[in-house]
Amino acid sequence: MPKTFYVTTPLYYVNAAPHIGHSYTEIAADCLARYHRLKGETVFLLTGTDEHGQKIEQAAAASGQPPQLFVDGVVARFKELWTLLNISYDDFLRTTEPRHVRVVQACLSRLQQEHKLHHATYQGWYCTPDETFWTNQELAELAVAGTVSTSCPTCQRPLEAVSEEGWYLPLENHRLWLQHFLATHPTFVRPETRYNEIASLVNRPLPEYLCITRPRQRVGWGIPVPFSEGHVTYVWFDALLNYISAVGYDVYEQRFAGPWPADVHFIGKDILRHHAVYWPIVLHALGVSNEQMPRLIFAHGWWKVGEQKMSKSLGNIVDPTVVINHVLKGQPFAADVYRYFLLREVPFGQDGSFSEEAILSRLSADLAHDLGNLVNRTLSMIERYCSGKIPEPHAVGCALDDEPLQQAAVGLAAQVEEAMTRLEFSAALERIMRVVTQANRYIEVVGPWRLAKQPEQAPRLRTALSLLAEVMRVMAILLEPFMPSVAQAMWQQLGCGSRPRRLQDTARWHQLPVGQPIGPHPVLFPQVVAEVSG
Ligand code: ME8
Repeated sequence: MPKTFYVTTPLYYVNAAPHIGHSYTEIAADCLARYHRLKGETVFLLTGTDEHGQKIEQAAAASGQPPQLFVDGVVARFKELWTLLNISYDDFLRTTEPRHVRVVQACLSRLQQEHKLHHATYQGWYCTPDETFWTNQELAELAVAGTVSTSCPTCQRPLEAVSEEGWYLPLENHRLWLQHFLATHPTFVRPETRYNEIASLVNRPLPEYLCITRPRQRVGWGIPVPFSEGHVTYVWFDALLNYISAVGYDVYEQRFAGPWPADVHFIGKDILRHHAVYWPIVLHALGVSNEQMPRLIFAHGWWKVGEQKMSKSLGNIVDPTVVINHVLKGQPFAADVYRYFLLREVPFGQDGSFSEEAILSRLSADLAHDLGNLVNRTLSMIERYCSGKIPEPHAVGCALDDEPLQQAAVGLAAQVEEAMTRLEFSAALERIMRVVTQANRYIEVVGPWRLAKQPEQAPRLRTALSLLAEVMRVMAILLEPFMPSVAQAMWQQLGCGSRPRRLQDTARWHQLPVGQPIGPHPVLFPQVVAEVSG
């Protein structure tokens, strides 16, 4: 049986409501999951929330609520947003769920029983917003002109000096293994620049240990450490294990009941070190073999607002719900416009800049002017000239015009596949939109409205409209991972109802039954389309 394609997102902290950054990772993961389903594969898309730790405890205290009640409220907001964005997750894991807590505690116990943990007191620096520990050695390596900073090297916020007794996982012990693993798995981390970053990190000594516990008197909100009453689990050790706890990892048997290993872990570049260094080391310490390691960690770029970093203090956090309900007000497929913008605007892996102008301009140019116009014109002409039924093609006509468009449409899936294999969502969309533009140009050149005035051109007219309907069919399949509701609407407008859409059908021609009545076809992207000619 072929392996289930297993895709994950990070588990988002629930200290505040979701924003554009969270939605970006989620939409990318959903797009890939949908694409593999379209290919006929079985897919498992895992997402969820990271609910323990000091930062959440502080946020709950600030809101005057007990932590569990507080996180329940924020989790509901994440779930609402995923529904609004049409995220097709198969599982939503919350780190406060017993099924996860059990696995975390079993992993800790096993490591302790196998003497893989050290018990000691450590000194160092803690960044609460990132829930990340920095050793003196790490800060010294990053010192500028001999001055060791006490700001977080990742987020620049002040670090807190800590000296705590706890349990440690040795990192340096696993470094040579990780170095070799990376060398023999050159695509373990993507994009390549991120791989190089990690490879060079493990070429130098790592901090000797990672502290995987926190004293209960300082951080009360965490998974109790089974062998040490005074400690809870470090939130990162707890959270990373979600990728195996959700798919039925049996710690003692070292068996995976579900779709492990993960085919893609989607993350932002901020949590690369946790995923590409700590996570494989945790798995290695647990006895997971090289063959059972995750296959790919993809660290995407960062969304800014204009040129600024998003932050509460600047008050510039982009709320996807506001963009969908207000900036894109009146759009029947606003959530899909938002998905399209995020996936198309920036090559996946690079940083992006959000602005209302940018999203409205994509809506107007790509969606209303190009795609919307193609769909609208094709169906209106089938309505007007072919009594609203898919016309029969004839072997007459000007092959010079028809053939290039047919070939571009039939060959499009292969081009999309090439881009999607490399997770180049923007390139995949760019290729799809190029054929949309080509089809619009075809309409201009062939001029069906001119043919309609000449009765002897009736076969030619029907051939042209049949070709355009077939192009639209291909689009209604290929756009599904990116804009699921728009693609579904296009499918229904073609009169295909609930018939399944399969990727393999895009390489075949004349798949629409001749005579099939088209459905009602309100414009897909109104307002803006009204300004467009054609
Ligand atoms: O780090 N641009 O959770 P988190 C792009 N709980 N992506 C962004 C972004 C931005 N401006 N801001 C956030 C955590 N993200 C941990 C993860 S996983 C076992 C534990 C996205 O709520 C991006 O994917 O801080 C980033 O990695 C993730 O949100 C961090 O979410």
